[in-house]
Amino acid sequence: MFDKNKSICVLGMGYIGLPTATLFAMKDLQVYGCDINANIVNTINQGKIHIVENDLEKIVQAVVLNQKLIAFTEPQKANVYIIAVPTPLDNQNNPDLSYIKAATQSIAPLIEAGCLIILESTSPVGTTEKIAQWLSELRPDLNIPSLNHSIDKNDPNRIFIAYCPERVLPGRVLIELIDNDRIIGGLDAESSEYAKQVYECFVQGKIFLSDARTAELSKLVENAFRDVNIAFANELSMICDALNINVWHLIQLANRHPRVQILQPGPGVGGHCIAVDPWFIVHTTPEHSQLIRNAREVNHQKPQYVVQQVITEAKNYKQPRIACLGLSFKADIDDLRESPALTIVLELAQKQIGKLLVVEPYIHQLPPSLAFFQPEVSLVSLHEAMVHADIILVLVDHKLFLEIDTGLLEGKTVINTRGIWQK
Ligand code: SAJ
Repeated sequence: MFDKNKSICVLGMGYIGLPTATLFAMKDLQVYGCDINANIVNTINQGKIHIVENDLEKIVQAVVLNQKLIAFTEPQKANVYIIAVPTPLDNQNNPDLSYIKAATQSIAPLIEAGCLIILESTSPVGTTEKIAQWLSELRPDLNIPSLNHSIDKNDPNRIFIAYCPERVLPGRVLIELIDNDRIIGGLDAESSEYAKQVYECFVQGKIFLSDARTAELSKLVENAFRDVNIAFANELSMICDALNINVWHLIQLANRHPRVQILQPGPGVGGHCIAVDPWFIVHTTPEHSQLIRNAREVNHQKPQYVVQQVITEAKNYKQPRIACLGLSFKADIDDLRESPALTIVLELAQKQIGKLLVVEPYIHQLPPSLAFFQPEVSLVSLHEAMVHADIILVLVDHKLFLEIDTGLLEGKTVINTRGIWQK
C-alpha cells in the first residue's frame, strides 16, 4: 500500500507536526508542511525553526535544502494527510475542535480515493469519527470507513482514516518519535494497517494496532494517569505541611516499599498536555470521572497554595525581597506555557507582596505579563537573587539551582516547592 513514492501533507507545523514532517522527509518522502501562520511557513522554508527542540534545526535545514520538505499556508494534494493542529480548551474546560474541523474542511476538496487521513492531535474520544462524518458530508462521492462499517481494502472508491497519537517528551521529541512504542487506531482494520505502514518509515518502537476510540482514550489516559499521581503527591505535600512533616523524606521512605512509587510534589502541573488532556475525559464522561476531575483541581489549585505560603512568610519582613527561582513549567526547558511558576510569580506581582527577583536561566527577558511590573519585578542572576533576597522561593528544579552553595541560604526563609537541597 505505502511506498516511497507517496507524498504526505502535514497540517500544523507545531511541536509535533514539524518534527514528524521532518522525519518523513528524512526518509526521502515528499512532504508538504502546512500552517495557517505565514511567518512559520517562511521560517521553515528558510531552513529555520520557530520552536526550541534539540537537534531539530539542522535536520529541517537539510530536508528543506533538498526540497523534501516544503511549507505552505494551504494544504497540498498528497496521498497521506496528517492533522497535527491544536485542540485547546475553552474557558469552561471544554475541548475546542474548531482547528481539527477547519483542517478537515481544508483537505476535503483535495482528497482522492485511496488517501489516508491521520489524526495526531490529542482529542476527545469520538473525534476521529467526527472527521469521517464531516468528510462524508463534504465528499459523498467517497466511500468512508466508520467503526461499524468496514470497507474492502480494494474498494476503488474508499479512503482510510486512523488516529495515531504521539507520546513524546518536549526536549526529546526527535528521539522519542523514533524510539517510543506507538498506538494506531483505525476506523477499520484496513486503515490501521495502512497507517502502520506509514509510521514504520521512521518509528523503531513497537506499533500496536487498535480501534480509533481506544487509541484516543489511551493518549488521554496516559496523561490523566500522570496527573492523578502528581495530584496525590501534591495533596501529600499539603497534608505534610499541616502535620509539620518533611514530604520529600516521607516519599523517599514510602517508596522503599516494593510496590509504591509516589511521584514528586511541585508548585502545580504545567505544560500544554497533562494540565489539559484530563479535561477531555471529564468532558465526555463527567459522571464517571470524579477522581480525574478532583486530581485536576488539586493540581490546578496548588499555585494558589504556594502564593498563600509566600504571603504568610512575607509578613515577617518590612520590605520583603523574594527570589523566585524558575519560571518554566519544568526543569531545564525554556517553555513557559501553562507554567505554575509563572502563575505564582504573576500573582505575587499583582498582589504587590514585595520585590521579586526572578531567576530564569533559559530566558533573556521577562515575559510581557511580568515585565509590566518592572522595577518591582526584575530578571536577575542567581547570585544576585541569592545574596539580596529575604525569601527564597524555589519553583523549578533547574540543574543550575541544584549546584548553589547552600551556605547562602543561611538566615533566609526558604519555600521549596521542588524539594531541592534536601541534604
Ligand atoms: N511534575 C510534577 N511532579 C512529577 C512529575 C512532573 O510536579 O513527579 C510536573 C512537571 O513539573 C510539569 C508537569 O508535571 O509541570 C508535566 O511534566 P511531565 O514531565 O510530567 O510531562 P510533559 O507535559 O512534559 O509531557 C507529557 C508526557 N506524558 C506522560 O509522561 C504520561 C509525554 O510523554 C507526552 O507526550 C506529553 O505529555 C504530551 O504531549 O501529551
